[in-house]
Amino acid sequence: MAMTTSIHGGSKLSLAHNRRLILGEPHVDYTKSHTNVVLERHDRHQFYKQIFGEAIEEYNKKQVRKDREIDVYDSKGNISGEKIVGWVRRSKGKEREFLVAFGHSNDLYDDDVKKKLLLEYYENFVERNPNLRVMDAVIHMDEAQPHMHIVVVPVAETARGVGLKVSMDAALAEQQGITFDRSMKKKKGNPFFLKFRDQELEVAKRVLKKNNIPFAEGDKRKVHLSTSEYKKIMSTLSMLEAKNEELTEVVDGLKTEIKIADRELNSKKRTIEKLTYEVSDLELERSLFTESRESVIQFSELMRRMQRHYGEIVVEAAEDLLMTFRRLWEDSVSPLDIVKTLGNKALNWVHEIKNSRDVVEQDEWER
Ligand SMILES: [Mn+2]
Repeated sequence: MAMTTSIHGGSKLSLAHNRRLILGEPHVDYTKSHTNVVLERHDRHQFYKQIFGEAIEEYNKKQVRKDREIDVYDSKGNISGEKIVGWVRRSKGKEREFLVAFGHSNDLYDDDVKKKLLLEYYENFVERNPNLRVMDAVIHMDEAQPHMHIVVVPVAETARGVGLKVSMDAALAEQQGITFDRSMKKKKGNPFFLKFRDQELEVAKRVLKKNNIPFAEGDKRKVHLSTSEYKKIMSTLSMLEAKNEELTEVVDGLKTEIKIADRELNSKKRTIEKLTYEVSDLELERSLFTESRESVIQFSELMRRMQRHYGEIVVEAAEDLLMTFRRLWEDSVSPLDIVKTLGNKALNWVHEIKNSRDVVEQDEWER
């Protein structure tokens, strides 16, 4: 009896499902879980560290400006020293999963035969897909039909940043020896993925042939997707991936802008502080001027009142002091110098007034 083969991209990647960390899934027979075959299992952070750690460290070492370093800490800045966190956060959505199965749930083949086929299929997966780093691979024997989950981090070289990036299209293009060009994706389906899928399907067919099982086209009902459905999904997927890459770039750009704006804001704050000090200095000076001006006015008033007793010389003195004050005030002489000058002048006038009084008294005396 011929056997169908299916290889397709998983729609919702769940390491928790693959690793049986979720208990109580209705389609899982947990009494059989011990027969599952774990082929690869890596801690996500450790795995990313293995792939990108060195490149990131090297990149950061080369950065003269601290703000050019790649932010690899999480939003709260914790997870002490785990520099890879930010990288994981940015790349998690670009991880890919493949589901592989031989046959279907109600064919006559034994589950152990299917397990053997899956193992043989996986044997050289890593060698033939050097850009797809397998983070998790497991054969589930405890669901309706044996199948394999392969979770990969697709890695490609890039001229920018640390020199490595997570991108399925770029990774596939690189391992297929094609120069990556985003416009190629718009044509039909996703040429990189279609080529990869053909390559893997050929491997599956070879495995069947080796085991003397004839290959049959899928029935398109369950795990197989029709070509048009498949193309629709793949073009949506590549569109979303392009959008995601685009948004990541925009977000990174905005982060840089915020940093620059923040620095500008700080320098403006410092300028405002400096100006505030200058204003308060000027206000103090102004109040000193006002006070000395008031004193002079009061003094001149006093002089006017004294005129009745001491004659014209007092008016002269008062006017002189007022004029002196006005001149100094208009020349922006400092309050201290104004007070000094006016004080000396006032003292001179007091002497003169006293002398004139003596003269008047003397005159009176002589008369
Ligand atoms: Mn499963």
